Amino acid sequence: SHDPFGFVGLTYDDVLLLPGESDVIPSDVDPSSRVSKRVTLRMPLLSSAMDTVTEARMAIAMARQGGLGVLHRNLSAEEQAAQVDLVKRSESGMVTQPVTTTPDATLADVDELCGRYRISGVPVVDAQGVLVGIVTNRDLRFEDDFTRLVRDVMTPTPLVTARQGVTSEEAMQLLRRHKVEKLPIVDDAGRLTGLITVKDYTKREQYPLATKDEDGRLRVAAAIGIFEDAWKRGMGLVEAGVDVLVVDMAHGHSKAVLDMIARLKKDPAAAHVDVVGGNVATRAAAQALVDAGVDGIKVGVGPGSICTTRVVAGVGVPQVTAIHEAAKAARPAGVPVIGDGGLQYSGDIAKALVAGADTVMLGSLLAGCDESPGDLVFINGKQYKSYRGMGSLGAQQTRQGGRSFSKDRYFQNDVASDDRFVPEGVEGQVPYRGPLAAVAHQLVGGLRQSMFYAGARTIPDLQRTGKFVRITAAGLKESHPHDIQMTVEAPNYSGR
Ligand code: RVP
Repeated sequence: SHDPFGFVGLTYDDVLLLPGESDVIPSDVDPSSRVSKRVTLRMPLLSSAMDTVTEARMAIAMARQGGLGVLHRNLSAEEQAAQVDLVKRSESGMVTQPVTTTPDATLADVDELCGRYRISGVPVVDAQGVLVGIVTNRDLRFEDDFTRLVRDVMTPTPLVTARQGVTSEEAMQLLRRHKVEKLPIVDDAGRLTGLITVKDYTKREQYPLATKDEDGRLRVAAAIGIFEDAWKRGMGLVEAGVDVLVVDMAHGHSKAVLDMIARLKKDPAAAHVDVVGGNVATRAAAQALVDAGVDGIKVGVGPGSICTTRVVAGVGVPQVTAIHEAAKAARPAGVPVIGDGGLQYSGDIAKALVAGADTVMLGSLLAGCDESPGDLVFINGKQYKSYRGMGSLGAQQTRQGGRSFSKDRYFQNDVASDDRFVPEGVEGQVPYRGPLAAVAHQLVGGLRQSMFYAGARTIPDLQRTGKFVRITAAGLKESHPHDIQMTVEAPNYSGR
Protein backbone atom coordinates (compact mmCIF):
# COMPACT_ATOMS: atom_id res chain seq x y z
CA SER A 1 0.00 0.00 0.00
CA HIS A 2 1.03 3.62 -0.43
CA ASP A 3 3.04 4.84 2.56
CA PRO A 4 3.65 8.56 2.07
CA PHE A 5 6.18 8.92 4.90
CA GLY A 6 9.87 8.87 4.01
CA PHE A 7 12.97 9.88 5.90
CA VAL A 8 13.56 12.95 8.06
CA GLY A 9 15.04 15.93 6.23
CA LEU A 10 17.89 17.98 7.67
CA THR A 11 19.16 21.43 6.86
CA TYR A 12 22.19 23.60 7.63
CA ASP A 13 21.15 24.46 11.18
CA ASP A 14 20.61 20.76 11.97
CA VAL A 15 24.25 19.77 11.49
CA LEU A 16 27.83 20.75 12.24
CA LEU A 17 31.05 19.45 10.73
CA LEU A 18 33.16 17.24 12.96
CA PRO A 19 36.69 18.50 13.48
CA GLY A 20 39.14 16.04 11.94
CA GLU A 21 42.87 15.42 12.24
CA SER A 22 44.52 18.16 10.21
CA ASP A 23 47.90 18.87 8.71
CA VAL A 24 46.88 21.88 6.65
CA ILE A 25 46.51 25.52 7.52
CA PRO A 26 43.74 27.67 6.06
CA SER A 27 46.00 29.50 3.62
CA ASP A 28 47.19 26.18 2.16
CA VAL A 29 43.84 24.74 1.13
CA ASP A 30 42.59 24.81 -2.43
CA PRO A 31 38.89 25.76 -2.67
CA SER A 32 38.61 25.05 -6.43
CA SER A 33 35.65 23.06 -7.63
CA ARG A 34 33.63 22.18 -10.72
CA VAL A 35 30.37 23.96 -11.44
CA SER A 36 29.57 21.79 -14.48
CA LYS A 37 31.33 19.12 -16.50
CA ARG A 38 33.70 21.53 -18.23
CA VAL A 39 33.75 24.63 -16.04
CA THR A 40 35.96 24.85 -12.94
CA LEU A 41 35.96 27.71 -10.43
CA ARG A 42 38.77 28.77 -8.08
CA MET A 43 36.08 29.93 -5.63
CA PRO A 44 33.08 27.55 -5.41
CA LEU A 45 30.43 30.28 -5.37
CA LEU A 46 27.74 31.33 -7.87
CA SER A 47 25.50 34.38 -7.66
CA SER A 48 21.77 33.74 -8.06
CA ALA A 49 19.86 34.40 -11.28
CA MET A 50 17.71 37.05 -9.60
CA ASP A 51 16.95 40.60 -10.66
CA THR A 52 18.22 41.98 -7.35
CA VAL A 53 21.45 39.93 -7.49
CA THR A 54 23.00 39.26 -10.88
CA GLU A 55 23.35 41.54 -13.88
CA ALA A 56 26.55 42.17 -15.83
CA ARG A 57 28.25 44.12 -13.05
CA MET A 58 27.83 41.32 -10.49
CA ALA A 59 28.75 38.68 -13.08
CA ILE A 60 32.00 40.52 -13.84
CA ALA A 61 32.80 40.89 -10.14
CA MET A 62 32.02 37.22 -9.41
CA ALA A 63 34.18 35.97 -12.30
CA ARG A 64 37.07 38.22 -11.25
CA GLN A 65 36.99 36.67 -7.78
CA GLY A 66 37.03 33.16 -9.25
CA GLY A 67 33.30 32.46 -9.00
CA LEU A 68 30.52 32.66 -11.58
CA GLY A 69 27.49 34.91 -12.03
CA VAL A 70 24.24 33.60 -13.48
CA LEU A 71 22.46 36.45 -15.29
CA HIS A 72 18.77 36.61 -14.40
CA ARG A 73 16.06 36.29 -17.05
CA ASN A 74 13.49 38.82 -15.89
CA LEU A 75 14.23 41.00 -18.91
CA SER A 76 13.99 40.72 -22.68
CA ALA A 77 16.10 38.19 -24.55
CA GLU A 78 17.95 41.01 -26.32
CA GLU A 79 18.81 42.77 -23.08
CA GLN A 80 20.00 39.55 -21.48
CA ALA A 81 22.22 38.80 -24.49
CA ALA A 82 23.60 42.35 -24.25
CA GLN A 83 24.54 41.62 -20.62
CA VAL A 84 26.44 38.51 -21.70
CA ASP A 85 28.22 40.64 -24.28
CA LEU A 86 29.19 43.18 -21.61
CA VAL A 87 30.78 40.50 -19.44
CA LYS A 88 32.59 38.82 -22.32
CA ARG A 89 34.02 42.16 -23.45
CA SER A 90 34.99 43.36 -19.98
CA GLU A 91 38.48 41.94 -20.14
CA SER A 92 40.36 39.45 -22.20
CA GLY A 93 43.73 38.37 -23.43
CA MET A 94 42.70 39.71 -26.80
CA VAL A 95 39.35 41.13 -27.87
CA THR A 96 38.50 39.27 -31.08
CA GLN A 97 35.62 41.46 -32.20
CA PRO A 98 36.50 44.84 -30.75
CA VAL A 99 33.98 47.65 -30.54
CA THR A 100 34.87 50.01 -33.40
CA THR A 101 33.78 53.33 -34.84
CA THR A 102 34.02 54.96 -38.29
CA PRO A 103 35.66 58.20 -39.49
CA ASP A 104 32.23 59.76 -40.06
CA ALA A 105 30.91 59.10 -36.55
CA THR A 106 30.67 62.02 -34.12
CA LEU A 107 32.52 62.36 -30.85
CA ALA A 108 29.15 62.05 -29.12
CA ASP A 109 28.80 58.59 -30.70
CA VAL A 110 32.24 57.61 -29.40
CA ASP A 111 31.45 58.95 -25.96
CA GLU A 112 28.26 56.87 -25.86
CA LEU A 113 30.15 53.71 -26.95
CA CYS A 114 32.84 54.20 -24.33
CA GLY A 115 30.22 54.68 -21.63
CA ARG A 116 28.18 51.66 -22.65
CA TYR A 117 31.12 49.27 -22.78
CA ARG A 118 33.19 50.98 -20.07
CA ILE A 119 36.16 51.32 -22.39
CA SER A 120 38.62 54.14 -22.80
CA GLY A 121 38.94 54.28 -26.57
CA VAL A 122 38.00 52.62 -29.84
CA PRO A 123 39.78 51.74 -33.10
CA VAL A 124 38.49 53.52 -36.21
CA VAL A 125 37.87 51.42 -39.33
CA ASP A 126 36.70 52.21 -42.87
CA ALA A 127 33.90 50.45 -44.76
CA GLN A 128 36.25 47.54 -45.61
CA GLY A 129 37.20 47.06 -41.97
CA VAL A 130 40.70 48.48 -42.54
CA LEU A 131 42.20 50.21 -39.53
CA VAL A 132 42.50 53.97 -40.20
CA GLY A 133 43.06 55.34 -36.70
CA ILE A 134 42.14 55.25 -33.04
CA VAL A 135 40.24 57.59 -30.71
CA THR A 136 40.95 57.40 -27.01
CA ASN A 137 40.18 59.35 -23.86
CA ARG A 138 43.18 61.51 -24.60
CA ASP A 139 41.61 62.73 -27.84
CA LEU A 140 38.32 63.54 -26.13
CA ARG A 141 39.55 65.08 -22.91
CA PHE A 142 40.02 68.68 -24.07
CA GLU A 143 37.23 68.60 -26.62
CA ASP A 144 34.09 70.61 -25.98
CA ASP A 145 32.43 70.25 -29.40
CA PHE A 146 31.00 66.71 -29.50
CA THR A 147 29.49 67.21 -32.95
CA ARG A 148 33.00 67.05 -34.45
CA LEU A 149 33.81 64.03 -36.57
CA VAL A 150 36.08 61.20 -35.54
CA ARG A 151 38.25 61.71 -38.67
CA ASP A 152 39.23 65.19 -37.48
CA VAL A 153 40.18 64.16 -33.97
CA MET A 154 41.50 60.59 -34.15
CA THR A 155 45.14 59.59 -34.10
CA PRO A 156 45.46 58.37 -37.70
CA THR A 157 47.50 55.42 -38.95
CA PRO A 158 50.34 54.50 -38.90
CA LEU A 159 49.76 53.26 -35.37
CA VAL A 160 51.63 50.77 -33.27
CA THR A 161 49.98 47.50 -34.30
CA ALA A 162 50.73 43.79 -34.22
CA ARG A 163 49.96 40.88 -36.50
CA GLN A 164 47.58 38.07 -35.63
CA GLY A 165 49.32 35.39 -33.61
CA VAL A 166 51.39 37.83 -31.54
CA THR A 167 52.25 36.30 -28.15
CA SER A 168 51.15 38.05 -24.99
CA GLU A 169 54.78 38.76 -24.03
CA GLU A 170 55.47 40.41 -27.39
CA ALA A 171 52.27 42.42 -27.11
CA MET A 172 53.17 43.56 -23.61
CA GLN A 173 56.62 44.64 -24.80
CA LEU A 174 55.14 46.66 -27.65
CA LEU A 175 52.71 48.41 -25.30
CA ARG A 176 55.56 49.20 -22.91
CA ARG A 177 58.09 50.32 -25.53
CA HIS A 178 55.69 52.70 -27.28
CA LYS A 179 53.93 53.82 -24.09
CA VAL A 180 50.51 53.14 -25.61
CA GLU A 181 47.50 51.54 -23.93
CA LYS A 182 45.92 49.82 -26.90
CA LEU A 183 47.43 47.53 -29.49
CA PRO A 184 45.26 46.91 -32.56
CA ILE A 185 45.82 43.54 -34.26
CA VAL A 186 45.66 43.59 -38.07
CA ASP A 187 45.84 41.08 -40.94
CA ASP A 188 47.90 41.36 -44.14
CA ALA A 189 45.34 43.66 -45.75
CA GLY A 190 45.42 46.00 -42.75
CA ARG A 191 41.97 44.91 -41.56
CA LEU A 192 41.38 45.06 -37.83
CA THR A 193 41.03 41.57 -36.36
CA GLY A 194 41.54 42.17 -32.66
CA LEU A 195 42.67 44.45 -29.88
CA ILE A 196 44.96 44.00 -26.90
CA THR A 197 44.81 46.54 -24.08
CA VAL A 198 47.11 47.29 -21.18
CA LYS A 199 44.08 47.22 -18.88
CA ASP A 200 43.76 43.49 -19.49
CA TYR A 201 47.30 42.94 -18.25
CA THR A 202 46.79 44.90 -15.07
CA LYS A 203 43.47 43.07 -14.49
CA ARG A 204 45.28 39.76 -14.90
CA GLU A 205 47.67 40.71 -12.09
CA GLN A 206 44.90 42.17 -9.96
CA TYR A 207 42.59 39.13 -10.29
CA PRO A 208 44.82 36.07 -10.56
CA LEU A 209 41.99 33.64 -9.71
CA ALA A 210 39.54 34.97 -12.31
CA THR A 211 37.24 32.50 -14.05
CA LYS A 212 38.20 32.70 -17.74
CA ASP A 213 37.52 30.95 -21.03
CA GLU A 214 40.18 29.73 -23.49
CA ASP A 215 40.43 33.22 -25.02
CA GLY A 216 41.10 34.86 -21.67
CA ARG A 217 37.61 36.36 -21.39
CA LEU A 218 35.64 36.20 -18.15
CA ARG A 219 33.13 33.39 -18.00
CA VAL A 220 29.43 34.03 -17.51
CA ALA A 221 26.31 31.92 -17.10
CA ALA A 222 22.73 32.91 -17.89
CA ALA A 223 19.30 31.59 -16.96
CA ILE A 224 16.61 30.58 -19.42
CA GLY A 225 13.14 29.06 -19.03
CA ILE A 226 11.31 26.48 -21.08
CA PHE A 227 8.23 28.21 -22.46
CA GLU A 228 7.49 30.32 -25.53
CA ASP A 229 10.65 31.97 -26.84
CA ALA A 230 13.01 30.30 -24.35
CA TRP A 231 14.79 28.44 -27.14
CA LYS A 232 15.36 31.62 -29.11
CA ARG A 233 16.56 33.36 -25.97
CA GLY A 234 19.02 30.54 -25.32
CA MET A 235 20.40 30.66 -28.85
CA GLY A 236 20.81 34.45 -28.58
CA LEU A 237 22.80 33.96 -25.37
CA VAL A 238 24.97 31.31 -27.05
CA GLU A 239 25.65 33.70 -29.92
CA ALA A 240 26.63 36.40 -27.44
CA GLY A 241 29.20 34.02 -25.97
CA VAL A 242 27.58 32.62 -22.82
CA ASP A 243 29.61 29.82 -21.20
CA VAL A 244 26.90 28.05 -19.22
CA LEU A 245 23.14 27.98 -19.80
CA VAL A 246 21.02 27.35 -16.72
CA VAL A 247 17.57 25.96 -17.34
CA ASP A 248 16.14 27.71 -14.34
CA MET A 249 12.74 26.45 -13.19
CA ALA A 250 11.20 26.06 -9.75
CA HIS A 251 10.49 22.39 -10.54
CA GLY A 252 13.22 20.75 -12.60
CA HIS A 253 11.69 17.29 -12.44
CA SER A 254 9.20 17.99 -15.20
CA LYS A 255 9.09 16.80 -18.76
CA ALA A 256 9.44 20.21 -20.37
CA VAL A 257 12.68 20.88 -18.45
CA LEU A 258 14.15 17.50 -19.38
CA ASP A 259 13.17 18.03 -23.03
CA MET A 260 14.78 21.46 -23.09
CA ILE A 261 18.03 20.08 -21.67
CA ALA A 262 18.09 17.17 -24.11
CA ARG A 263 17.42 19.53 -27.02
CA LEU A 264 20.18 21.93 -25.98
CA LYS A 265 22.63 19.07 -25.56
CA LYS A 266 21.85 17.84 -29.09
CA ASP A 267 22.22 21.20 -30.83
CA PRO A 268 25.63 21.60 -32.49
CA ALA A 269 25.42 25.40 -32.08
CA ALA A 270 25.51 24.94 -28.29
CA ALA A 271 28.06 22.12 -28.26
CA HIS A 272 30.67 24.26 -26.45
CA VAL A 273 28.20 25.48 -23.81
CA ASP A 274 27.56 23.57 -20.58
CA VAL A 275 23.91 23.10 -19.62
CA VAL A 276 22.87 23.18 -15.96
CA GLY A 277 19.35 22.08 -15.02
CA GLY A 278 17.16 22.55 -12.00
CA ASN A 279 15.91 22.94 -9.47
CA VAL A 280 15.49 19.51 -7.95
CA ALA A 281 15.51 18.07 -4.43
CA THR A 282 15.31 14.29 -4.82
CA ARG A 283 17.50 11.50 -6.09
CA ALA A 284 14.98 10.51 -8.77
CA ALA A 285 14.88 14.06 -10.14
CA ALA A 286 18.67 14.29 -10.25
CA GLN A 287 18.76 10.95 -12.07
CA ALA A 288 16.23 12.23 -14.62
CA LEU A 289 18.46 15.27 -15.29
CA VAL A 290 21.51 13.01 -15.63
CA ASP A 291 19.61 10.87 -18.12
CA ALA A 292 18.65 13.98 -20.10
CA GLY A 293 22.38 14.70 -20.50
CA VAL A 294 22.80 17.64 -18.14
CA ASP A 295 26.30 19.03 -17.29
CA GLY A 296 25.39 20.31 -13.83
CA ILE A 297 22.48 19.93 -11.41
CA LYS A 298 21.08 22.72 -9.31
CA VAL A 299 19.47 21.61 -6.06
CA GLY A 300 17.00 23.48 -3.88
CA VAL A 301 13.24 23.46 -3.58
CA GLY A 302 12.16 25.99 -1.00
CA PRO A 303 15.32 26.81 1.01
CA GLY A 304 15.71 30.38 -0.31
CA SER A 305 15.54 33.22 2.20
CA ILE A 306 12.81 34.95 0.15
CA CYS A 307 11.05 31.74 -0.87
CA THR A 308 7.57 30.77 0.32
CA THR A 309 7.13 27.59 -1.75
CA ARG A 310 7.26 25.44 1.40
CA VAL A 311 4.38 27.31 2.99
CA VAL A 312 2.36 28.21 -0.11
CA ALA A 313 2.58 24.73 -1.64
CA GLY A 314 3.77 22.76 1.38
CA VAL A 315 6.51 21.32 -0.81
CA GLY A 316 10.26 21.05 -0.42
CA VAL A 317 13.15 19.14 1.12
CA PRO A 318 15.41 20.61 3.83
CA GLN A 319 18.52 21.59 1.94
CA VAL A 320 21.26 19.38 3.41
CA THR A 321 19.15 16.27 2.77
CA ALA A 322 18.13 17.53 -0.69
CA ILE A 323 21.78 17.97 -1.69
CA HIS A 324 22.72 14.58 -0.26
CA GLU A 325 19.90 12.80 -2.13
CA ALA A 326 20.62 14.55 -5.45
CA ALA A 327 24.33 13.75 -5.14
CA LYS A 328 23.52 10.05 -4.91
CA ALA A 329 22.51 10.19 -8.58
CA ALA A 330 24.84 12.98 -9.73
CA ARG A 331 28.16 11.84 -8.22
CA PRO A 332 28.33 8.39 -9.87
CA ALA A 333 27.50 10.06 -13.21
CA GLY A 334 30.29 12.63 -12.79
CA VAL A 335 27.81 15.51 -12.86
CA PRO A 336 28.57 18.36 -10.41
CA VAL A 337 25.92 19.60 -7.97
CA ILE A 338 25.14 23.23 -7.13
CA GLY A 339 23.55 23.73 -3.71
CA ASP A 340 21.17 26.63 -4.37
CA GLY A 341 19.67 28.75 -1.60
CA GLY A 342 19.34 28.71 2.15
CA LEU A 343 22.93 29.62 3.06
CA GLN A 344 23.07 32.20 5.84
CA TYR A 345 26.70 32.06 6.97
CA SER A 346 30.05 31.08 5.51
CA GLY A 347 29.97 27.87 7.58
CA ASP A 348 27.02 26.68 5.50
CA ILE A 349 29.25 26.44 2.41
CA ALA A 350 31.35 23.57 3.80
CA LYS A 351 28.18 21.88 5.10
CA ALA A 352 26.75 21.95 1.56
CA LEU A 353 29.99 20.50 0.17
CA VAL A 354 30.12 17.68 2.71
CA ALA A 355 26.47 16.90 1.99
CA GLY A 356 27.45 16.36 -1.66
CA ALA A 357 27.46 19.73 -3.43
CA ASP A 358 30.44 20.86 -5.53
CA THR A 359 29.55 24.57 -5.47
CA VAL A 360 26.87 26.75 -3.88
CA MET A 361 24.62 29.51 -5.20
CA LEU A 362 23.97 32.59 -3.09
CA GLY A 363 21.18 35.15 -3.18
CA SER A 364 20.67 36.98 0.11
CA LEU A 365 24.38 36.85 1.02
CA LEU A 366 25.25 38.79 -2.17
CA ALA A 367 22.21 41.04 -2.67
CA GLY A 368 23.73 43.66 -0.33
CA CYS A 369 26.88 44.12 -2.41
CA ASP A 370 27.74 47.24 -4.41
CA GLU A 371 27.66 45.19 -7.61
CA SER A 372 24.07 43.93 -7.24
CA PRO A 373 21.34 45.87 -9.10
CA GLY A 374 19.38 48.45 -7.13
CA ASP A 375 20.10 51.50 -5.02
CA LEU A 376 21.08 51.87 -1.39
CA VAL A 377 18.24 52.80 0.93
CA PHE A 378 18.70 54.43 4.33
CA ILE A 379 16.47 53.32 7.18
CA ASN A 380 17.09 54.69 10.68
CA GLY A 381 20.62 55.56 9.66
CA LYS A 382 21.40 52.03 8.48
CA GLN A 383 21.99 51.12 4.85
CA TYR A 384 20.09 48.40 2.98
CA LYS A 385 19.59 47.09 -0.53
CA SER A 386 16.38 45.57 -1.79
CA TYR A 387 16.15 41.83 -2.35
CA ARG A 388 13.17 39.93 -3.68
CA GLY A 389 12.17 36.45 -4.82
CA MET A 390 11.70 35.84 -8.52
CA GLY A 391 8.33 34.37 -7.58
CA SER A 392 7.31 37.52 -5.70
CA LEU A 393 4.55 39.78 -6.91
CA GLY A 394 7.05 42.59 -7.48
CA ALA A 395 9.26 40.50 -9.77
CA GLN A 396 6.25 39.27 -11.71
CA GLN A 397 5.05 42.87 -12.18
CA THR A 398 8.31 43.89 -13.83
CA ARG A 399 7.36 44.18 -17.46
CA GLN A 400 9.33 44.78 -20.59
CA GLY A 401 7.43 45.31 -23.80
CA GLY A 402 4.22 44.44 -21.93
CA ARG A 403 5.55 41.02 -20.90
CA SER A 404 6.57 39.57 -17.57
CA PHE A 405 9.39 37.02 -17.68
CA SER A 406 9.44 35.67 -14.17
CA LYS A 407 6.09 33.95 -13.53
CA ASP A 408 6.94 31.10 -15.90
CA ARG A 409 9.63 29.98 -13.44
CA TYR A 410 6.66 28.82 -11.35
CA PHE A 411 4.83 27.35 -14.35
CA GLN A 412 2.24 30.14 -14.19
CA ASN A 413 2.96 31.56 -17.63
CA ASP A 414 -0.71 31.12 -18.53
CA VAL A 415 -1.86 33.40 -15.68
CA ALA A 416 -3.38 36.46 -17.29
CA SER A 417 -3.36 39.13 -14.58
CA ASP A 418 -1.41 40.05 -11.47
CA ASP A 419 -4.33 39.41 -9.13
CA ARG A 420 -4.55 35.82 -10.41
CA PHE A 421 -0.84 35.15 -9.81
CA VAL A 422 0.04 32.88 -6.87
CA PRO A 423 3.35 34.21 -5.51
CA GLU A 424 5.98 31.83 -4.11
CA GLY A 425 8.29 34.53 -2.88
CA VAL A 426 8.43 37.78 -0.94
CA GLU A 427 10.13 41.17 -1.27
CA GLY A 428 12.41 42.68 1.31
CA GLN A 429 15.82 44.13 1.97
CA VAL A 430 19.21 43.03 3.24
CA PRO A 431 21.95 45.02 5.00
CA TYR A 432 24.38 46.81 2.68
CA ARG A 433 27.64 44.83 2.53
CA GLY A 434 30.06 46.89 0.42
CA PRO A 435 32.10 45.53 -2.49
CA LEU A 436 31.78 41.88 -3.50
CA ALA A 437 35.55 41.40 -3.16
CA ALA A 438 35.34 41.92 0.62
CA VAL A 439 32.22 39.75 0.99
CA ALA A 440 33.76 36.97 -1.11
CA HIS A 441 36.94 37.15 0.95
CA GLN A 442 34.96 36.50 4.14
CA LEU A 443 32.93 33.69 2.57
CA VAL A 444 35.94 31.89 1.11
CA GLY A 445 37.91 32.68 4.27
CA GLY A 446 35.24 30.89 6.28
CA LEU A 447 35.42 27.92 3.91
CA ARG A 448 39.22 27.81 4.28
CA GLN A 449 38.76 27.63 8.06
CA SER A 450 36.21 24.80 7.59
CA MET A 451 38.66 22.86 5.44
CA PHE A 452 41.45 23.40 7.96
CA TYR A 453 39.27 22.14 10.86
CA ALA A 454 38.16 19.15 8.79
CA GLY A 455 41.72 18.40 7.69
CA ALA A 456 40.90 18.65 3.99
CA ARG A 457 43.34 20.15 1.51
CA THR A 458 40.90 20.15 -1.42
CA ILE A 459 37.16 20.14 -1.89
CA PRO A 460 37.19 16.52 -3.15
CA ASP A 461 39.07 15.65 0.09
CA LEU A 462 36.42 17.46 2.12
CA GLN A 463 33.63 15.66 0.27
CA ARG A 464 35.31 12.31 0.82
CA THR A 465 36.21 12.64 4.49
CA GLY A 466 33.88 15.29 5.97
CA LYS A 467 31.47 14.09 8.64
CA PHE A 468 28.44 15.67 10.30
CA VAL A 469 27.17 15.61 13.83
CA ARG A 470 23.44 16.21 14.12
CA ILE A 471 22.53 18.81 16.69
CA THR A 472 19.48 19.86 18.66
CA ALA A 473 17.89 23.25 19.25
CA ALA A 474 20.11 23.57 22.35
CA GLY A 475 23.17 22.85 20.21
CA LEU A 476 22.18 25.51 17.69
CA LYS A 477 21.70 28.04 20.48
CA GLU A 478 25.16 27.22 21.77
CA SER A 479 26.61 27.63 18.26
CA HIS A 480 25.65 31.29 17.97
CA PRO A 481 26.92 33.98 20.31
CA HIS A 482 24.83 33.58 23.46
CA ASP A 483 24.31 35.06 26.87
CA ILE A 484 25.95 38.30 25.90
CA GLN A 485 24.76 41.47 24.31
CA MET A 486 26.61 41.86 21.03
CA THR A 487 28.04 45.38 20.86
CA VAL A 488 30.07 45.14 17.68
CA GLU A 489 29.01 43.24 14.58
CA ALA A 490 31.72 41.20 12.88
CA PRO A 491 32.11 41.53 9.09
CA ASN A 492 30.96 37.90 8.77
CA TYR A 493 28.38 37.77 11.54
CA SER A 494 25.29 39.74 12.29
CA GLY A 495 22.81 38.65 14.92
CA ARG A 496 19.75 36.62 14.09
P1 RVP B 1 19.04 32.62 -0.68
O1 RVP B 1 20.51 32.56 -0.96
O2 RVP B 1 18.66 31.84 0.56
O3 RVP B 1 18.55 34.03 -0.60
O4 RVP B 1 18.28 31.88 -1.87
C1 RVP B 1 18.45 32.26 -3.22
C2 RVP B 1 17.75 31.24 -4.12
O5 RVP B 1 16.35 31.26 -3.89
C3 RVP B 1 17.87 31.52 -5.60
O6 RVP B 1 19.10 31.14 -6.15
C4 RVP B 1 16.69 30.74 -6.17
O7 RVP B 1 16.99 29.38 -6.37
C5 RVP B 1 15.67 30.83 -5.07
N1 RVP B 1 14.59 31.77 -5.36
C6 RVP B 1 14.62 32.89 -6.11
N2 RVP B 1 13.39 33.43 -6.08
C7 RVP B 1 12.65 32.65 -5.30
C8 RVP B 1 11.24 32.82 -4.98
O8 RVP B 1 10.63 33.84 -5.26
N3 RVP B 1 10.66 31.82 -4.35
N4 RVP B 1 13.39 31.65 -4.85
